[in-house]
Amino acid sequence: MALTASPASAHTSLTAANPAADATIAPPTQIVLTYADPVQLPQVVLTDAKGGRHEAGKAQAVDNKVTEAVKGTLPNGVYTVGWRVVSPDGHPISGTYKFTVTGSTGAAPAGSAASAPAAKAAGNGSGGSSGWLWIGLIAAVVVVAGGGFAWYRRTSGTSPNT
Ligand SMILES: [Cu+2]
Repeated sequence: MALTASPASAHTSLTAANPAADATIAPPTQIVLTYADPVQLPQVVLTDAKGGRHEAGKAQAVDNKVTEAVKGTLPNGVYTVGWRVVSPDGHPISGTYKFTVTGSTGAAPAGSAASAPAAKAAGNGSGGSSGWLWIGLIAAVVVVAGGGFAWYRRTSGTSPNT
């Protein structure tokens, strides 16, 4: 595993999002999150007010941008974006924000569209299909963080006792 040559030692941060936090917009086709530094192992979930999931497929990270496709046309309503990425320094960071969809032409039956995924998620409890993703993410974070710590120990003389 190659550690980046970046001298940055602080974890990265979300610098921009589209849709933006608290925006009121027409239904978006994708979510694009921009960070201050390149990130790895992105995860994005898009949840409606009833807990229904609306992201399509896995999030993709290219350098400092993370893109997640939106499934179908979002009905009007308030949505929550939840994201999690791993910083260049090995630290996982995460956050959530909300945006509102208005003027949706999707005559999408809000009831059936939202209740199916919601029921599925409820049936799976907290485990389910995403459980193994988290296990994989945690394992990767341990590996990356371990490497980062070793690198820190080699390059820093500030705390020889720890
Ligand atoms: Cu950090």
